[in-house]
Amino acid sequence: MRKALRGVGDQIKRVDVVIELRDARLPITSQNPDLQNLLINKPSLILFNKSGLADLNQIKKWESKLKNESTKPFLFVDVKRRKGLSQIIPSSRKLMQSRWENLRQRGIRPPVLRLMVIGIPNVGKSSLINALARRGATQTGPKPGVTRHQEWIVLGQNAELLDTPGILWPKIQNTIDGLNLTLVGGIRDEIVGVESLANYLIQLGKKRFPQRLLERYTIEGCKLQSSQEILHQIAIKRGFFRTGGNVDIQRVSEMLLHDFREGLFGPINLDLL
Ligand SMILES: Nc1nc2c(ncn2[C@@H]2O[C@H](COP(=O)(O)OP(=O)(O)O)[C@@H](O)[C@H]2O)c(=O)[nH]1
Ligand SMILES: [Mg+2]
Repeated sequence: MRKALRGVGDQIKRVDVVIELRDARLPITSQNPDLQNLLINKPSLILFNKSGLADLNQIKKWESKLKNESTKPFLFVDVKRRKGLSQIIPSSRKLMQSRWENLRQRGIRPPVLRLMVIGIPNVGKSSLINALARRGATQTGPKPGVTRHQEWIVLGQNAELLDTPGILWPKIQNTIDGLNLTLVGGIRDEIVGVESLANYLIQLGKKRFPQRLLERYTIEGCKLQSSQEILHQIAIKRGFFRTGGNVDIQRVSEMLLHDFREGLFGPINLDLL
C-alpha cells in the first residue's frame, strides 16, 4: 500500500491539479483517506462520477453537506452520459488562479495546465481520460524530460492530461464498506464471493427497493423470504439450472450483480445521508 502510494506521489509532483475521482453512490467510502496526505498544498478537484446511478435526493444532500464542510471544490459528473465534463478544465484552472496571478501581473503567459486523474479501481478513470481526450484536439506523444511510458494528452484550452491514471486502493473500514465497495466494483468480486455478494444485494433490496425486485423478477412476497430463498426463486423463474437439475446460484448471482451495476434497480446510493 505504502509503495503504491509512493508511486502515485511521484505522479502527483508532475501535475498542477489532481482530479480525484470517486463514486457518487459512495462519496466517502470510495476515497482513499491516505491520499489527502499527498494532497497537502496540492490543488485538487473531486469528481463524483456515475452520478446517473446515484439517487438525486442523496446527491443534493451530499452537495449541501460538502459545500458547508469542505474547502475543496467538487463536481458531480457522469462520464458515460458526458455530464459535467465541460466544467472540469475551467474548475481546475480556477484552482491555479492565485498561484499564477503574479505571473500574469508580470505579463507572463500562464503555463500549460497539467492534470492527472486518480482514484480507486472501476471508478471511471480510463473512461474519463478517454472522454477528455476526445473533447480536445487529441495529440499524444512523449515530450523531452518525460519518461517514455508516460505521455501527456493535449486537451486544448492550454491544458494537458497525464495519460496514466493514479490507482489507489480502497480503504475498507468495516464489512458494510467492503460489501458496498465490491458492489460498485472497487474490489474484485472473488474476495467476497459472487453468491455472498448477491445475498447482500438482496438484503439491501428488501429494505431499499423491494418493489423493483418484485417487478423485475416477478417474484412474490419478497419481504417474507430469506435472501437465499429469493435467489432460488429467481433462478427457477429464469430457468437457471445446472446439469443434474439443481438451480444455478452462481449464474443467478451474477445476473443480479450485473443488473445492479447497470442501474436496473433504479438510482441507489450506498453511503447514505
Ligand atoms: N453508469 C456509468 N458507468 C460508468 C461511468 N464512467 C465509467 N463507467 C463504467 O465503469 C466501468 C469502469 O470504468 P473504467 O473507466 O474502466 O474505470 P477505471 O478502473 O477507474 O479506469 C466501465 O464499465 C465504464 O463503462 C459513468 O459515469 N456512469
Ligand atoms: Mg482503468
